[in-house]
Amino acid sequence: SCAAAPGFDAGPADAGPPARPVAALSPYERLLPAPASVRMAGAGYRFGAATVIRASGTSEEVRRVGELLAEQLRRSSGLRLPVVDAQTGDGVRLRLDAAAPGLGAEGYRLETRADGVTLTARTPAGLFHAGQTLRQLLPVRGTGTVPGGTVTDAPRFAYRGAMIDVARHYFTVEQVKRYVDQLAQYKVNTLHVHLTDDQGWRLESASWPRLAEYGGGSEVGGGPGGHWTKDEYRDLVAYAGERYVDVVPEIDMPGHVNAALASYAELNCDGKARERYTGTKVGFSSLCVGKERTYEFIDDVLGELAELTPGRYLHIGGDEAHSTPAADYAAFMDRAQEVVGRHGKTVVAWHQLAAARPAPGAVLQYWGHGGTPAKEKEHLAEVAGAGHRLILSPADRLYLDMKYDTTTKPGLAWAGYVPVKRSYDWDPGTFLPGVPEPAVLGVEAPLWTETIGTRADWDFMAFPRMLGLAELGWSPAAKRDWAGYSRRLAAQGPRLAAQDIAFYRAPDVPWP
Ligand code: TNX
Repeated sequence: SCAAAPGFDAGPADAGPPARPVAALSPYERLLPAPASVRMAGAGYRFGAATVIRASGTSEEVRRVGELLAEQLRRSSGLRLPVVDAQTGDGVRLRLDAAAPGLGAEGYRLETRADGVTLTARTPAGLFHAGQTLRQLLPVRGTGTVPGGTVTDAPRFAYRGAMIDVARHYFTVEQVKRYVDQLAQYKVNTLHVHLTDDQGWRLESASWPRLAEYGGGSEVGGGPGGHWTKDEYRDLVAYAGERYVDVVPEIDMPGHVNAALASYAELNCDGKARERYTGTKVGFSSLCVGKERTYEFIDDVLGELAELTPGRYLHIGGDEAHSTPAADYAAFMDRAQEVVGRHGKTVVAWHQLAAARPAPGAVLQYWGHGGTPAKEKEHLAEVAGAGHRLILSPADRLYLDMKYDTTTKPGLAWAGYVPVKRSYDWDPGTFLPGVPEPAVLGVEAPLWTETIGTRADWDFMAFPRMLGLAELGWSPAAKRDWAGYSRRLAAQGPRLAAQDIAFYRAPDVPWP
């Protein structure tokens, strides 16, 4: 087969006709996301009892990347895989090379020969991604030989994100960490956490303690809800950070705030606290735009959040503010954006911000769909023309809470059904008229949880569509191809199963 021919570029786009059985794909052809380039050549490296991970003694961080990779490989292979400092000798070698050409901030090179596998990157993040590629080149269980060859790889988009809504249904930090591990192995680098909504406020606040204590005690359907302490949140951020996943926290405003209005009477225009809410309607709550106390509130809350956030972004929502008049909305968003800037962060907001006055540098997250009015899309082209960058989360492509088809039990269908193919088969670089690829910061798949309250339903809705998001965000445009992708995805099935992910066995994918 061509995959075995030395020196032949066996990248996934060249993997042969769609009929080729998944079981016949070489490990390089199974890689997901598809790497920018693969050259198969020479003898491979056999992992065995003597294999060591060589992480440079010069960088603590590289050592940590090596330790984490060793831990992951130990779990699947059962090998000892000690992490050692020495750079010369057989085994897996992690090398930082600030001058390595063409790799950018997250790219890497992975070279396999008979004496070992060398991972090279300009940054520890690049080495981490290289390690995730190496995991996929080894068997799901047990040990094996990585075939000889070189992968040279770098992402298409800087922002490759997933969002989890912990407000409609409460989920523990432990469960979200599990998602971080699942995402990071496919090179997703951002976790957007929707922390607040009408149904619950999920993060402890020192200045407004009732938000979490009272406003956290509800969720859709009347369950007990819950909230994270600051320490738990810090722990999540650190855990994600070690896997090169940035956390983008969202406090949604000026709408989606019933939990806050229930916790503090003074936040309401009429001075009366609202009832807690456990339904699924949207667009009925608003902060009191004319009250100065409102701005002290967002300053306190966003200030505390900025302090907990090492990443550059704070997400301030701004969607579905149907109970806030347009002029009030614009005035409010002016002040909210100023607060974020003053706390040293960059604004992200849902694309409704385009109808107000996006602050310089603000990033807009598009969540429209086929039925979104052309006017609204034109606004986005204008905003992109003015220098704002967009994150694309089209609801009829990337909303993980949309049902796959009529038979899907959890989920919604307001943006239509989103089968696995539909979710992958579009090009973020040309998707919005008048929004050229450089204006696209990246892609994100949100998981809203009005109908999702269990780990099983979360797994089922997110997987396998999440892998499509990962490939859209990472792989070069020229490698985007459903026939090839569906086979790469099929080849990941046993990996997902081994990780106990209850994924949807979509009928349009040739699972082995
Ligand atoms: C729209 S997307 C919303 C959310 C819902 C979601 C359900 C967006 C910015 N707002 O409030 O949870 O649809 O699919």
